[in-house]
Amino acid sequence: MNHPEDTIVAISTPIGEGGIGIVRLSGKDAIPIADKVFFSPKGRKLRDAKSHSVVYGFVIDPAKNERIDEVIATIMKAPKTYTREDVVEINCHGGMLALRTTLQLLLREGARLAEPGEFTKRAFLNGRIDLSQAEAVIDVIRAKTEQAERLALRQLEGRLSAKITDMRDKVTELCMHIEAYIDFPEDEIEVIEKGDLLDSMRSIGSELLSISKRYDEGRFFREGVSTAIVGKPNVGKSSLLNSLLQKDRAIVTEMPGTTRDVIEDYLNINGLPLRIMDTAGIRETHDLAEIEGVRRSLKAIEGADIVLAVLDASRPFDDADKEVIEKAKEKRAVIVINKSDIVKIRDTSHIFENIRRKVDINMGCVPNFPIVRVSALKGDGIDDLKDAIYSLCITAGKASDAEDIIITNLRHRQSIDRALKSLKDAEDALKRNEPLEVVAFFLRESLDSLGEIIGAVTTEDILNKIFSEFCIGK
Ligand SMILES: Nc1nc2c(ncn2[C@@H]2O[C@H](COP(=O)(O)OP(=O)(O)OP(=O)(O)O)[C@@H](O)[C@H]2O)c(=O)[nH]1
Ligand SMILES: [Mg+2]
Repeated sequence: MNHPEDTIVAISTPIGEGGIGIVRLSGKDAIPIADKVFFSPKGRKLRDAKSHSVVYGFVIDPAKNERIDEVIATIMKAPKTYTREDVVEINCHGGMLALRTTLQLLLREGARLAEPGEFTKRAFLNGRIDLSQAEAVIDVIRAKTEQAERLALRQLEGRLSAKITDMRDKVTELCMHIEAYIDFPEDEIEVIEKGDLLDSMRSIGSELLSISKRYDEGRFFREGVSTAIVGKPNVGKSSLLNSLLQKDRAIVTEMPGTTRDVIEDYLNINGLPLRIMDTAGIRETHDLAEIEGVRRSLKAIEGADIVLAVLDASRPFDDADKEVIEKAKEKRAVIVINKSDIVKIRDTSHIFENIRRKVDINMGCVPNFPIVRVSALKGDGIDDLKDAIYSLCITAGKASDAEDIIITNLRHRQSIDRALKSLKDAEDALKRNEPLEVVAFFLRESLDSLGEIIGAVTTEDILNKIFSEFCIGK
């Protein structure tokens, strides 16, 4: 619950001995409450001090007229303060006893102990920062690497907020456009305009998708990229694993169905760690061990960050290949055309043609699959494949710096993905000529999901969860 009337207080520096310790008060009575326990040898009162000034004096226990600590008090009057309320910070000497006693006195004089994150929550509720910025405050405090701190600071500056606001404006515009048609049904949407609307939805969608993907990039470097090599039997998946690792890790034979279980190893591409898995060939089979192998392959695809979908250049593109690519479509994927040593380049054109004709690649989330020709046997094209994998995972540094929005917070990622899903639903509904109300409904839903990121749309639950992660005093 929020009690904006309360004046809150907390020790804002870490527990333990230090050079100084700070007790912070915020709220409409912050200055009068502080005055009750503050004594200036020159007889100065905090309420008379100018905003953003410092006053020297002592904390005293007014009941006993006893000096507790020698301090300086910083007076900051609303609205130019952290919380946008009146704020007093009392710098005590760093001992815990003096700090605790000062806190006790202020509580006795009418302040309430602040909840974790309550100062920052007030900054949010009073409109000084938005929710993503409030979260950035936690990230700045917790950052353990320079890179993490830099990203958090950018978010605190409001770069993410600006981007999200921009995306919301675009969706709102679309929404208004469509709602205008709902209000004036005689002006039916013309085919041309429908095309424009779909284009706008796709362009907003692809921008959101690229923001969402960037979330993975930090995680990739931290935790590694889980990579599944998949394909029908005998296309050379195990040979490809061996070639990438430059060792005989997996058994290779000319018999289809050689690999029955998932084989894992580690590979490093320019500092990017890969956990790479060779899987059983995907096909229909009655062999029990192979059925289990195929089940594990499908599970590996599901859990993978990226997929290497392997095709055999020396064999016709068939339904099994199509199924593999359909599965890979939901992921970041590279199509690897293997056995290039036995088939000339121009003879692989049928594969490209088949992929184009039989698989609706542009429908998937990944608009363009990179396609690489390799020979796992001879090692040709393996470096190109590594480059393709790296580019697939890491897009940072390619966009201009201003566009460099990296999200590090899972909550933001989830909201963006929900917004993306609703946008896709709106797009599908429009394509299927469903009533415009349905399209508008999905667009509104998308708008709400984006709003959650900056706190334009939020619930008490979300707020409590976010701010409870803070320490008391922040
Ligand atoms: N010429 C040529 N042969 C290859 C190449 N890659 C693999 N092969 C051969 O293709 C056959 C199958 O290779 P594997 O690596 O076992 O294929 P796989 O996809 O792992 O097969 P399963 O585990 O049975 O699904 C073997 O005889 C390999 O020597 C290549 O680049 N060129
Ligand atoms: Mg194999």
